[in-house]
Amino acid sequence: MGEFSSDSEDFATLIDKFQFVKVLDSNPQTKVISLLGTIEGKDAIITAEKTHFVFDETVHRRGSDEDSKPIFYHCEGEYSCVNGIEELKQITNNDIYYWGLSVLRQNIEYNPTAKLNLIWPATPVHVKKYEQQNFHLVKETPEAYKNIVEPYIKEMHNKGRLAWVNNILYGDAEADRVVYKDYKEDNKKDSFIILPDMKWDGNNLESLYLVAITYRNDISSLRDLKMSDRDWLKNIYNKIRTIVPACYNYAVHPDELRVFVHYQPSYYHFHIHIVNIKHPGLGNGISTGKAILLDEVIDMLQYLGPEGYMNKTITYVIGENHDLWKRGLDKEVSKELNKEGVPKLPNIVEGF
Ligand code: G7M
Repeated sequence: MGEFSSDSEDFATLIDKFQFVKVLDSNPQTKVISLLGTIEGKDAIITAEKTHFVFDETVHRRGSDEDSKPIFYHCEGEYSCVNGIEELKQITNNDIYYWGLSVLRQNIEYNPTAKLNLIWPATPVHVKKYEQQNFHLVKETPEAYKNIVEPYIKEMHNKGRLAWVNNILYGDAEADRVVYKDYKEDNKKDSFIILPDMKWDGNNLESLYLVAITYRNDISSLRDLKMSDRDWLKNIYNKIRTIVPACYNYAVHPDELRVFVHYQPSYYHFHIHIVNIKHPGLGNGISTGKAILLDEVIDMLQYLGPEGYMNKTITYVIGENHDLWKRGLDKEVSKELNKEGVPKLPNIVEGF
């Protein structure tokens, strides 16, 4: 196995040692800020996300018959956005409109201020990923995959970027958070695990974000999915939609889960994102050009032929900081635009 990293220094101690260097990115819409710093001389990235408001959720059953669906009511708790007001200052008012600022009661268990993620030691790949950058739409042909992307994936496999995945699959990392584990030594192919994604605070169901990781390690990404994998994928998808609602007391239903894969993913070991449909996503994580619905993937596998996605041109969004951009995808963009007769510069188009 080889890729284990079980030594985990205390989170608070590490945060305490963080020496700020610069702001990598900040997004007022998602209320997320990413900071670059150092801890013990090595690069560290802290990502802070302001948490959403909490409301208590109570389940009421309609009638007593077996088929009656649960109804959920939100009710105000002591930490909700009105009951929890500790300080209030009006900015101004006009006619029937009033606005001001408030300080809400905070509590580390029930109403924390922010969720902090730390990556340490952060690699240059991490730093570039979190840094503000320009994005481009690229058409990755099967040839471009073979020439540019496949060698990159091989390099990534050798760089130990999957230690966290192996720690979950074969070690005890995050074991207390696992939502579902279906592991059979003699049937690794159908084995998989579901657990909270590190993006989720684990509290607010409206932003439920889980990740399903397969034990199969012959699928690095969407590209490796073949027609023969269709039933395997369908089976996992159905299990996800059966198990996840049951685990959360049907506060979320199967048709309220956005289940998708990323292309390009950050980690080349097949995994599936499971997100509450209410969650608008952070950054571009659930946007077209990055997220592909599992339903679409399963359907496409019927039509792509035996080699599946290996024969498909895949269009997606990539940042200029991604290594793949400079390793040749930048040239692919110009090549594809040229092939399709689309001018790259606006002043070339007559009549505008
Ligand atoms: O873009 P890609 O499909 O590779 O997304 C990987 C997902 O894995 C992201 O949603 C990350 O937030 C999530 N993730 C990354 N790491 C390093 C961890 C981890 O250590 N634990 C968990 N639970 N999720 C992670």
